[in-house]
Amino acid sequence: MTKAGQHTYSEISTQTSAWAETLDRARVAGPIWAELWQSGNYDELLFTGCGSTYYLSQVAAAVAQSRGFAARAVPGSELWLRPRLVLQRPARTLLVTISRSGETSETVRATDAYRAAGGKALAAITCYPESVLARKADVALALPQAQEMSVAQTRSFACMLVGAQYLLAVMADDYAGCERMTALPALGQGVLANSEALAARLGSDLTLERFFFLGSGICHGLAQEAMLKMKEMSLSHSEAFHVLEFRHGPMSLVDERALVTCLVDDGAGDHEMMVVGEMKRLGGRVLAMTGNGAGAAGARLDAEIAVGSQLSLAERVVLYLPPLQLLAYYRAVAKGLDPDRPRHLTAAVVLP
Ligand code: F1P
Repeated sequence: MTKAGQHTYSEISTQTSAWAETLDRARVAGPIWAELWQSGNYDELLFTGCGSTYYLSQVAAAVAQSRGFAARAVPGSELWLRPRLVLQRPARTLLVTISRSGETSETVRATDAYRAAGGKALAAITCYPESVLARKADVALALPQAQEMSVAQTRSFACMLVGAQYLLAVMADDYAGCERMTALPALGQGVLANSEALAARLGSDLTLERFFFLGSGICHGLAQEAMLKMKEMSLSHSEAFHVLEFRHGPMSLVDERALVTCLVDDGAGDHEMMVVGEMKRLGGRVLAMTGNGAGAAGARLDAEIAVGSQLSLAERVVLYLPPLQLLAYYRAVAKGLDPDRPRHLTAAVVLP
């Protein structure tokens, strides 16, 4: 009989070794992906997935946009059931599917709708090399080392994100960025070591009843993923917003029982830290996740996690993830739940 959360904790705390193997695999796959993009005369990247991997698609699309690609993210169900709404120029769109299992029906059926509409080639990022999606794809980044026992995605999500970040750098001919990203496993291990005590303290604080994750641009998809982890693992009220959007109504829910976590984008840091300060004045508990520190603006924070490093946000965004995964894990355990087996959920949604 395993201890509650044993797999989840192990997969979170040891994930950076799988990041390293991911980089090795992406280094091999990168030129193949770049060749497909360049030879196919595409003018847009379309990312798709479901649940966590839809949110990962959002991060990947924002990273792609930051690198000059036209890019979007849609849920698999939208592409499957509304291809005419989603696809304006199918033959000029390269579809990138992201799926831990490679078996999720909505994502698989989205590829059929894409092909039927005239889509030419299919790319896949998955943890299962023999999965339906991997077999359908023209190019695939398969990451078997990221497979996990727990239902809620942690190590798998981070590895698929590291892979997507690296592949996009190769496709953008940013070889200096590729080289800088080889530091991610060591940086990630440092973030885990430096943030676990704080994540455990906040996660175990049952006076907190509501969790708000704020993130914009490249960070928005990660705020969504943090929201989902908190729901899946700890059955808690959690919501995700673009940072400044939070003022436009949802902040009415802020009080001393709310933790507002802001994934700060250094490029808009002053405006985003202003929101954090306002939420503190409303009585909320505030946690800022920053690149190299909030500086004076952080004076009124309850907590801060600075992931550090000289990497750009497009290179380092995955570093924000481990503390958020630990936060959800510790809250689940504090509530006497087993994050390895989230209520109602299965590892993949396969439809009849
Ligand atoms: C997608 C997914 C997960 C979710 C749950 C059910 O799986 O929706 O995001 O957390 O595990 O499946 P996949 O397509 O990434 O395998």
